[in-house]
Amino acid sequence: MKVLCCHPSGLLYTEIFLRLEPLGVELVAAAARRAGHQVRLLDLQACRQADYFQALDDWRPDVVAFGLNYLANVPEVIDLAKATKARLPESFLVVGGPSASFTAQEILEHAAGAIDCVLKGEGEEMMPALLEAVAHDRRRAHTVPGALTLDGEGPPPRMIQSLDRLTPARDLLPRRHKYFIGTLDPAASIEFTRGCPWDCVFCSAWTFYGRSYRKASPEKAAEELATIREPGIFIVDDVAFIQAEHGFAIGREIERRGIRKRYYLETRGDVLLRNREVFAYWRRLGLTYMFLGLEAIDEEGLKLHRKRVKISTNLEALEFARSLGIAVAINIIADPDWDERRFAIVREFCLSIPEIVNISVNTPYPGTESFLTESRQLTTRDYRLFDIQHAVLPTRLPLERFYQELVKTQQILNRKHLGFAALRTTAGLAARLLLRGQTNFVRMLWKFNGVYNPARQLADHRQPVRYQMRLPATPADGKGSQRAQFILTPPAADRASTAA
Ligand code: B12
Ligand code: SF4
Repeated sequence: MKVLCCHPSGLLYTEIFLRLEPLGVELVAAAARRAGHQVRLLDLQACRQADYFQALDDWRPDVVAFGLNYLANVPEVIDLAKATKARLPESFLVVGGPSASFTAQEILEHAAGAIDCVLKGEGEEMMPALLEAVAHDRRRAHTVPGALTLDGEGPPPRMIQSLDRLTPARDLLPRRHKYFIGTLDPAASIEFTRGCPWDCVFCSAWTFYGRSYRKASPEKAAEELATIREPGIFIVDDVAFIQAEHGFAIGREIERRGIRKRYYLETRGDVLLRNREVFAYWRRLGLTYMFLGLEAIDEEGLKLHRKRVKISTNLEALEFARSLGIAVAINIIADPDWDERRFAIVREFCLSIPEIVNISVNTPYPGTESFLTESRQLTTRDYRLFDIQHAVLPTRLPLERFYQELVKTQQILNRKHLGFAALRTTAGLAARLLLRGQTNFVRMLWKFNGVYNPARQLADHRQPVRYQMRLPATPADGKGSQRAQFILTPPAADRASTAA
């Protein structure tokens, strides 16, 4: 069959800093290709919707598979599915990815028949099984593990045993020069491990992967890296180098092959301190950027997020990262309950440290524990506003005032790291990138004011809402319980004992 894999548009608020290749959709595409299907891939972060419709008209795929990692993309994917069905009524439409997995039933209902199936969990094994079912008798699609259709639901999704069996179909992705993160322009992405053993209340890594933790073999990781042309690499692992030995082993394979790249990774303060040597080693290998999810600057905030780390540990980790000479970005979660005084304290903190500070807004996502405990208070159920830049819970300040304070705080980032401030320190690099025809980084430096804008954020709340998110069932409804549901339940032997 002809299978068109598609990733929806980029979310404007993230495009300032980065645009990343859709690794999950590439893996699904690779699995479909290996099963003998003809596969094409289109990423609307880098192409226009017109390109998508052109592909539908010219190629007439039998199956269209959408990746839905981000909740804010739900309305776009539903509308694209409806437009696709109108053009190709015989096509089979499937949607997968974390957000689709956590909202499967409501997505099917919103799409009113335009989406044939939501395939929950990891796509590598289940996508070929689904394609097989669709090729023979599409009414059997719902019998595939992880599948939900309007006809019924298959057995629970299966977790893949090994990360070594499949390599993302990077060769199918057009316009690869569009992907970048900061000065890593262009950048590709790679996955060394999957899953996270912690259980923060605002995150769904542990509910999606059932707290399992799987590793690619060091040989496979380095082999895959060696096939990547881009000089910049975004390591997508939720928490990099939880196990120091794994990080060292990959590093040794990289050295052995003489691979030279510049890397970005995300980790936790306690992991960084526990495994200092591996991060120092990776600094020598080319580690350039590091993202630390600090989330709060006080003990109470860390406890509320169940981050299981102390503020003193986080601050020590920042010191250590600085000593390595790595560019560090940190995240702080703004609570809708913050008042002017609280914002002022955070601003003071942001100014007192040299790091890039990203401020996101506390947002209860389906699949997280916060969604179960906080979603009854939601002030909006418009999927598009669930992008961590909008307040979806009641604000203590009037909403307009909240956005003014938020943007004022985010502006520190602009003053310290974007525009002329950044050009002072990166002029040489910017010139070299422009000479190579890479414009992503330089464009990013000037986008801030167009994107972070309180009036625009407020106006987003006034858009007409066509698709409303469903609230979780409660024990009182007799339909559900207030516990986080795992999408993938790993075999007991797989459960992580890695945090120690
Ligand atoms: C890179 C990344 C980003 C990038 C953007 C990526 C981009 N497209 O440009 C940035 C940093 C901007 C980002 C931002 C955010 N992200 Co993010 N991000 C990731 C990250 C680290 C890697 C994604 C990836 O490539 N994974 C590797 C691939 C292999 O996994 P995958 O994409 O999930 O694909 C697998 C399955 O999902 C499935 N699948 C995927 N697509 C399809 C399609 C079909 C048809 C099928 C059948 C299956 C399928 O099969 C794949 C193979 O097993 C993931 C965490 C992670 N480790 O996955 C979070 C993650 C996707 N992000 C998440 C979230 C919540 C966000 C934010 C809202 C907040 C935040 N935590 O930063 C913002 C949203 C931004 C916004 N404005 O709305 C969540 C999503 C969970 C959810 N319930 O919605 C994740 C899972 C992190 C987490 N643990 O909570 N993110
Ligand atoms: S440590 Fe990071 S990835 Fe793990 S549960 Fe917490 S926020 Fe999610």
